[in-house]
Formats: sequence, structure tokens, C-alpha cells
Amino acid sequence: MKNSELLFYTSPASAWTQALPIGNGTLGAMIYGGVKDETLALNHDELWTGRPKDTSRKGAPKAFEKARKLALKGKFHEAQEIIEKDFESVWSQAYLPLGNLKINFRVRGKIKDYRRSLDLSTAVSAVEFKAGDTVYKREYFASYPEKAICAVFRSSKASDFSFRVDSVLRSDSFIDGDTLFLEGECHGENAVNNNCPNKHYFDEPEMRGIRFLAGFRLITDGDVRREGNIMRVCGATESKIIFTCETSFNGFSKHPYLDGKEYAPAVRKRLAEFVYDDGVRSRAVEDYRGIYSRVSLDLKGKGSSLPTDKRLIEFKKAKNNNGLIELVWNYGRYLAISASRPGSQPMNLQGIWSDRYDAPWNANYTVNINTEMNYWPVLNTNMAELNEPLVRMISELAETGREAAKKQYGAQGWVSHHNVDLWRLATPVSGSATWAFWHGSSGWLCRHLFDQYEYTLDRKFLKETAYPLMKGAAEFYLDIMSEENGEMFLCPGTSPENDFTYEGRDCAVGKYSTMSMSIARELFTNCIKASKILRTDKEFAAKLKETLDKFPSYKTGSEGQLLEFDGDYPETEIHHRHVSHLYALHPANIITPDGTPELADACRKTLERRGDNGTGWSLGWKINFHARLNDGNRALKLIEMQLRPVRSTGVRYGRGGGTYENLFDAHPPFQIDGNFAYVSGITEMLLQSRDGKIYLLPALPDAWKSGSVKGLKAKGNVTVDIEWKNGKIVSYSADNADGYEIIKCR
Ligand code: FUC
Repeated sequence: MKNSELLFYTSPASAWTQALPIGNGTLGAMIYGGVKDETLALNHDELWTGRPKDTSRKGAPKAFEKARKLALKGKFHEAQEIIEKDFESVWSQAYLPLGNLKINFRVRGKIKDYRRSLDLSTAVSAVEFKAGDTVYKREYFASYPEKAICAVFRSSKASDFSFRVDSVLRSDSFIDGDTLFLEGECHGENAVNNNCPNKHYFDEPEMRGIRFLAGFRLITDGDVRREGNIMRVCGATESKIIFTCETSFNGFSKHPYLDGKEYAPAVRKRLAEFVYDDGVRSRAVEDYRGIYSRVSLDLKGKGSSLPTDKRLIEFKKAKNNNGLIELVWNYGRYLAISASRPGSQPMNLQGIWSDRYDAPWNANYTVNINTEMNYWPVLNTNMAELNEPLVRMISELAETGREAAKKQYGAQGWVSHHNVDLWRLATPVSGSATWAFWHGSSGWLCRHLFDQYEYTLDRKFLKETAYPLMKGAAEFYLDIMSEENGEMFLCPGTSPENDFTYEGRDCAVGKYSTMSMSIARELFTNCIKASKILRTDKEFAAKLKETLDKFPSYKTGSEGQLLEFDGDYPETEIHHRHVSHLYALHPANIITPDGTPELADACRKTLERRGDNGTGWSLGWKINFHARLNDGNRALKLIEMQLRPVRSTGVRYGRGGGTYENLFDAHPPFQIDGNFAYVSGITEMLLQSRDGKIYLLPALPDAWKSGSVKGLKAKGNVTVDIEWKNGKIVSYSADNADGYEIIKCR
């Protein structure tokens, strides 16, 4: 069996990172697959602490001005001190889990042939086993069209079970007719940070948070008994539980309590009207496959009859392990389709799946790489519509970001910093300037908008959505540029989340950072391109060009490496997980092996100095870097490192990245970005496109002798299929590629 579309296990999950995820963009569940005690850990992507508020810091523009003047004079430590003391604002809000559906099955007899699985070709998860002579089959799937998650239990003989729901949030569960409800409320303020551990919930209406109603409707051929908030079923051979949930979240700018959305009627109506006919499952599968089956990858993997956890452990030893590589690539696409759909929230640090109210880094949107990374594979694997939540978030962030530009800097345009939340936090959080003071995310996020245009050629989108947002982000950078000796740059500059040694101490703030300048360079260049395409804003484009011409050029250090800051300062942590100064190589296309070979070489040296090891997402980024440097063998080495089995779930910053038994990426802890960097990296090894050129197999490793990939997208809305044998392309097709130069790299 090839198994490049199937995860399966021979025992139930005993940890959350062994459970299997399903989702419809908004609702998520992690399925443990217990024989007698089954747990579905549930999420809804609008369950966050907090409410909209002004997070800006009084007097911040003055502090910024002071810090800027100090940094220009080389007084970096002093500049950093002012930023941390007088410029930063409050921490982000946190993503919260909904609760657990706990199902208790009465199962008698010896358990045989246990198997739980997730079929990526259908997005259906199953638990199957025999107990005595009774055959049990349980199925779980999420339905985007139905706005629900369905659990279907079948047994060859009549059997009994009960279910209830619990939650760490302030909530009540109760039964009404055939439906179990969970009604509750999120904290009005981040319960973990902001020093208010005992004041998670408030009585004052203006301080209250998001409320929700979740419902679990039972449809069964058995007898039903209600016992308090436990639903009991006897003598059933076929039962279904239909789960849905709505919240009072009424948009990022509206108070969720005072001005909240009506949520309960929708839940009650949806469940009351739900008819479980044959179409329910097939509609969900069809809808999912409509996106999933657009592309396929065949690396001639041998496949394996081993369960997925064992297969991961055996990976290094296996002779032909390409099957697992294909599986994890398909899995990443599966996760994106399950966690980001039109109308949903964008994927946070954990996508939509989180079981802790104190999730690592609040499971927020960390936008100094992580959120963007989540969306790297969306366009080239032909899933453009999954970008809708991200695009919507950027539009909303531009609103809060306009306030942040004004109130924090006294500047025009809009800006966001390194953390965003449901309320579109745009101001810098508090803490070390190393991470808190960084205003590159507004620019970085805008690359996704222009990419969306370049891939789809949707001119209306460029005109009405992308360009106005890009222009606003560019206006901010233009407005805060410093000029010195004929050069223009963004001062002070930090580089996520790295320090250098200055005057004998760790320092985060330089005159400028290479990354921030690359982001501004790319944004300005894209704005100029867009203004030409749209025949608009000639003067603004000229101003951008004039400024761009004064940007400092890229500099290399004593060992030929690309410098991360304005000077060749000693790195504090040479193996740091972020490689921010290589933004120009990936995700941007400013540095390329054919266009700027010397700088590409400097990037290579930088990667050597940094070393391969890192957190899961750091390994994933390095796959993409080596793909852009046309080094397939090195990229494959990083892929293999990313597939190292990991069990630990505590935060580890250095080495230790890998993959959990359920194939979630391990930072550690679980962080979903690595799954997507992996998909994007492999895709970049096979296909790249820029500046009117389409590169076929630019970074094919020797070990991928023969194979094929179908349905990938290149810029220009070109659909590409490639087949290769013995390392040489034997056929390819590129639909819709008039005007593009196709370069066969093999
Ligand atoms: C940044 C990274 C960490 C982690 C966190 C969510 O702080 O440096 O490794 O990914 O975001």
C-alpha cells in the first residue's frame, strides 16, 4: 500500500499530538479514538479573550523620535531603553479552546483489529475495531457547506453509549430535546498575560468578552435518556452527533458583549433543521476534494504497511522513504483546507486546533514570520481561495494599523508589529525590543496581496483590495524614513528576534535591519508595478522610486555572509532560528542565483554560519532557502530533519524541531507553520516563477530520480504538470503560459 494519503495508527491517542485533526475552517476537532472513552477536543476560531480597545501608548511618537535620534548617533542601547520604557504597549489577546466532547461507550469483550485513521483523500477520520463479535465503526468529518462536524457511530450489534461536554471556559451545559448544549463565555482580558490571573472574567458589561453556544444534536435508532447534562443512548446500531457552534463576535471593531452578534438562534435553527441524509457526507467530501484534488505529487515513494507513528520512527532507516515525504506534503494541504476557508479566521500559530487556555504564545498571530508562513503554499498549490481570511485580516489590520501609525508614530499610512489578535492588535506589545519593536509585518503581509494578484491576475482584486492596502503600508514606511549621507533607511531597526553584541552587551536595535529594508524594498517595488498596471498614482510611484534609489545596498561581512544589520556587529547567537536577513532570497525574489549571483552566494554563506538545526518552522524556512538557491540535495537534508520524530511538547528554541506522531510540526511545542513551510519548500523545489519566467525542477534532489507533479500554479495563473525520469524532464505542460519563458532546469 502506498499510503501517501492515509494516516493510521493501531492504538488510540494518549496525547493531544497523537490525536487526529479535522476542521471546516471555523470548527475544529482533535479525535483521540478511544475505544471506551472517546474525546473530541473542540475549537471555534472566534473564541478569543478580549474586546476591541485602544492599545496605543501615550506619548509614543515623542519616544520614537528620541529613539530614532539616538540610534542615528550610534547610541543603540539608549535607543532600545527608550523604546522598551516609553514606546511599547500591551500584550496580545489569546486564542481559547472551546471544550471537550466526552463519549463513553459500553464495549465488552476482547478488542481486536483496532485502527484509527485519517484519509486525506476524503478528509474522513475513522476508528474501527472488533470487540467480541461486535464490529464497531466510527467516522468523523467536518463539513464546510453544513457548518458542522459530524460523528457517526455504527456497530454490528445494538450497543450503548453516553456523552457530555466540558470546558475550561466559564460555561454551562444542558440538554434541550435531542440536543446537548454548551453555553459559555471567553475571558474579557487575556488571562495569562497582562497580570490579571484572578480577574479573567468581569461583571461590568463593558469588560465582558465573547459568548458562545455550541450544540450537539443526537440522531439515533437507540433509546435516549437524559440524566442532568449527560445524554444516554441504549440499544443503538447507528447514531450521529452533529456539532456546531456560533459566537457573539461581531467583527474586530465591535464590542462582543454590548454590541455582540445574535448567536444562539443560528445554532438552534441549524441543528433543528439538520437532516442527516446520504448527501451530508458526500457533500462534505466533494467540497473538500474540490480543492484538495487539484494537485498531486508522485515521488515514486514505495509506501509502507507500517502505522504512521512507526513509519516516522523508521523514516531514516527506510530505503525509499519518499512515500512519507509525499504523505506529509498532502497532509499540509489537508491542514490548510481544514483550517482556512472563506469566512473563517486566518490560521493562528496552531491553525485552529488548541486544547489549552494558556496556549504557547497565546496561539496568536505572530506576524514576524509564523502567520505568513502558514500561507506560503496556498497559491503555488492552487488553493487561492484559502487566502480569503488572510486578506480580510490584512484589510482590518489596516484600520487599526492606521490608528497605530498615527498614535504611535504620528505618521501616515498603516502599520502593524509582531503580534496580531482577533481584535487586530496593531501596536507593539511590551517586552524586549528584540521582538516587540518591529514594524515589518504590515509590509510583509502586503506581499501576500501582490502575490495573490500575480498568481491569479485578478485585476479587480489588485485595484480594489490589494493596491490600496499596499499603498497605505508604503505611505507609513515613506513617512518614517530617516536620511543620512544620501541614504534613506528605517531607523531604528530590529531583526526578529535576534540581537548582536554592541559595546560588550546584547543589543537589538541598530540603525536599520536588512530585513526591514528588504520588506520596504519589495513593497515599494510592488507598489510601483501595481501603479503601472492600474495606470494610477504616477507621482507616488516616482516618489517611491526616488526613495528606493537611496536605499543602502546589501552588505556582506568578514566571512562573506549577508549582514543582518547596518554594520558587521558580532552575532550574539550565531545559530539563531530566525534568518530574517535572507527575506530577500525567500519569500521575496530580490536576491536570486541568476540575477544577483554574488548576493546569492552571501546567502549561502549565511546559511552555513547559521547551521541547519532549528525549530520546526526554522527547518521549514531553510528548505525554502535552499530551494531558491537551487540546492535540492541540501533542501532534502532539511526535509529529513523536519521529519525527525518528536514527543516533547515544552518550548524549545534551539535544536529539536521535527514532527509529532500525528504529523503536526514540532517547534517544539506544536506550531502549525512548519507544516506549511514544508509544503511550500517541496513545491519550490519543483517549480518556481518570477519576472515572467517559470523554472521547472529548479532544485530536484538526486534521490528523487523519477516522479511527477500535477496541477501546480506558477505566477500568471499558469497551471503546470511535470514528469521526470532519471533526473530529466520527460514531459511537461504549462497551460495558459503565453508570454512566459519556460526554463527546464533538468
Ligand atoms: C517567535 C519565534 C518563536 C515562536 C514564536 C511563536 O517568537 O521566534 O520561535 O515561533 O514566535
